[in-house]
Amino acid sequence: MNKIETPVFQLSNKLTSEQISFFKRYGFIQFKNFINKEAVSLFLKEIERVQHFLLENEIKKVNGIPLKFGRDVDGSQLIQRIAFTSYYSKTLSDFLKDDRFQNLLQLMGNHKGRIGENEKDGLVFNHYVNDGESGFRQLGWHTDSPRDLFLGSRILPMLNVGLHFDDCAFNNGGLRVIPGTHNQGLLPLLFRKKYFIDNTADKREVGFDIEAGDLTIHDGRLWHRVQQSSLTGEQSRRRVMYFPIITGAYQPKHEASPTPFYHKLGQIKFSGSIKPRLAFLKNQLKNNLKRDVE
Ligand SMILES: O=C(O)CCC(=O)C(=O)O
Ligand SMILES: [Fe+2]
Repeated sequence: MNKIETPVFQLSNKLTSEQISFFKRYGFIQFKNFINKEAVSLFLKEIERVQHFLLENEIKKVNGIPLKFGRDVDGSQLIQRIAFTSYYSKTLSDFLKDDRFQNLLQLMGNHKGRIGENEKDGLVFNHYVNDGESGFRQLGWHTDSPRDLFLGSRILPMLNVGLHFDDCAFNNGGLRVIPGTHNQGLLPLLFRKKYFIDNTADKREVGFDIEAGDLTIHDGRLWHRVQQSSLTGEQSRRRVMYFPIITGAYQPKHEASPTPFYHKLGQIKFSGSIKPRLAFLKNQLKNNLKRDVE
């Protein structure tokens, strides 16, 4: 396991050619200090307010996307994954309009990118704690792209932009990626590892020294995971907010949107037959392959 030795990038008005070629080659990039500590505290307060609102109103899903519930180190109720967070916060919604994000669209190459505030899972807030009754301590290997497959469309280029709210040194865990795996065919994209089940370190994986306020961007096709913290309690807290940059037809979600299959997968009890699920996946794959050939 390695800590990535990258030049310290800063995102300003324009991406440099060095930044663009680094991203193209490896499929990810880290920008230091994208927001300052005051903004980190402001956004965290805002998210706490949103969490309070969701709990008070017993909201379980936003636009069909289930919230993930757990308990904090002090035993209080915690929402460990919130989708479409910016629906409940003007501050966060305004933040997505930051001019600097427009520069990131260049990383989509020839595709016309846009910020997916109302699409996919919107602005997602992840809250990991390694303690007590926390239900979210790590995340197994996956790429973000095949969700398109489950939604019935082909895999299109996509970026995931992450804003980090806690310091997380490489040795404490956090995001791990396998550089270069965004440049792969459909088969390794789907079958390189067991989606979300496999948590084992890979000899090619790299990680980061993250400070609160840093920004990371990864290609949707890049294999990545979240390593559980080596610490427990308060020190293991890791909060990060993601939004997608996407292309293709505008597909906004709304209150009545159905829960996508990939979210249902996690909810189905394993006593049910796996056959219909496999048949569904096979069919989706067949359609996708057909479209890729056409
Ligand atoms: O928490 C992270 O840094 C990564 C989360 C992630 O990969 C995901 O939600 O798809
Ligand atoms: Fe992911």
